[in-house]
Amino acid sequence: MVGSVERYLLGKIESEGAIHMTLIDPEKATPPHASRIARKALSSGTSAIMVGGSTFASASHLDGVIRAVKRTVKIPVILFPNNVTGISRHADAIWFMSLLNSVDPYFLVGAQVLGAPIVKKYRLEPIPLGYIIVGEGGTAGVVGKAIPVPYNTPELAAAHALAGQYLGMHFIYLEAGSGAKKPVPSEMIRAVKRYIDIPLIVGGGIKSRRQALVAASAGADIIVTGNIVENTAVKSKVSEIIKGIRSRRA
Ligand code: 1GP
Repeated sequence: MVGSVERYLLGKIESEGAIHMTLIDPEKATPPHASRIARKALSSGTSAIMVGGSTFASASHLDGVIRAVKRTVKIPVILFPNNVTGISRHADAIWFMSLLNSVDPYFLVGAQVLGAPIVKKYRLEPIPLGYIIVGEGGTAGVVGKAIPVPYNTPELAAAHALAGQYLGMHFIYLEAGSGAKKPVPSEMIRAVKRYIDIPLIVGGGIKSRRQALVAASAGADIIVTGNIVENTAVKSKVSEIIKGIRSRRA
């Protein structure tokens, strides 16, 4: 079953080759700030807004941020939850994700069991996602009790991704951790891409045109950036990243 947001993403990837998504962390943005980020990111060419990744934002603040973004832009707003508390009725869709390299069953399937009825009640479109934390892993790695896949074992990342595909995930996300010093290396992206037939999302620590170009050339279908939109130069930073994606060598 493929919903309208997923169809939109697949269509964009098909027509543009690789696309960009902007991640807004509700913990770091007020509703007006989030709406400004979304407007500027959209005018620079971002394809969708993801909201989440925060450890401590309250449900009412999350609702406020999403409503502000929805009032401002017409592109899809997709939840990127780190727990059941990351679900809001105001979004369009949710990455229904399992952290494939967590050692805690809660992050593999426990939170999903608790969240599924809420997703249904709110009529959110669930998009099945295999989430893999690699490299230094950052906060997401600690919170999700992951054993991050080291950068020097790309074949291990590929095995995780293929398992995700065989389990029925529609997308795979290679996560270096927000603000990672080193984004996912091209060898790892290439190894994963060679193994899977579903779209590959890459994020964590991508801050420059060159890094976006490297990730997209290695096979990332979607590049996510979060940190770079938290300062004032949203428009120029997102434009720079998107220029990098569009100049990729496929
Ligand atoms: C984090 O992959 C995302 O979950 C984005 O990372 O904040 O470093 O851009 P950055």
